[in-house]
Amino acid sequence: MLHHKFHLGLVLFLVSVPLACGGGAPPTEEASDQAPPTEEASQGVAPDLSQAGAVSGKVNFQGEAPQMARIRMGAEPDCEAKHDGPVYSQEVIVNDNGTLKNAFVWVKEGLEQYSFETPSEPVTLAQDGCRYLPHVFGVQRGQEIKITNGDPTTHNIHPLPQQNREWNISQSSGQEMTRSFPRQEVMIPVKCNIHPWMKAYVGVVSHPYFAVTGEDGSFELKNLPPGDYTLQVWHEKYGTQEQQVTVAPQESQEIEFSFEG
Ligand SMILES: [Cu+2]
Repeated sequence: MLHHKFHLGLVLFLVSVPLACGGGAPPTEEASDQAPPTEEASQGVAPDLSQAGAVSGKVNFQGEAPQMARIRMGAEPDCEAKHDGPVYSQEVIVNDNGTLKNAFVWVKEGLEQYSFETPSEPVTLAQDGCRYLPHVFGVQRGQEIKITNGDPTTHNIHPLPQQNREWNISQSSGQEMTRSFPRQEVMIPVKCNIHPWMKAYVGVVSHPYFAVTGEDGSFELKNLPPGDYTLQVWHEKYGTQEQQVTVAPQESQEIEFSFEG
């Protein structure tokens, strides 16, 4: 059933491409010869959230913040002009309060007995100034990712998954496309085949309990059913860490992760 749905979606996507693009060239896709993965079976029950709690905390950084490499965009002057000054790699961003930005925190284990609705709202991945915005983000599996190109140049979006199907699509200025990943996978690197400095990371999760740290390094996983959980934090340079946490009914737990530079 789900298998059929996937194929129907693919056919509709292919049919709709020439209609959607107006005068511009349609996005071209180099499909890999891997078989498309089917959606993972969801046989769990909806969680009872009447006694839900939460886990919040922050991702600390210890040591000296590394100097980030400068990105030279001279080959794309229109992109360079979108930035006020020099552009640096976003690999490691240490916040003023000694925390890490762009860390992905999620519940890795403890929710297997549940199933969750796929959000109908898409998440946007923008290409702006020859950079991906956001640099790190999460979606639920099957949730749509709307990919936009606000640059006056062509990009080629190329996710490199292990559990999902690999693809790459060239997208000219002003075009939009929508994609999703059917299987849980933390994290999927995304690159641009045209601009080697462009990198993004997407975490595909089978439930809604994930967060990306921002300028204060904090995260909050709200409305979590009581239970025993393994929380994982992922960072593109410093790797992963895990912690166990037990959430009692209506309880809020605080935990901290710490990476060393
Ligand atoms: Cu690009």
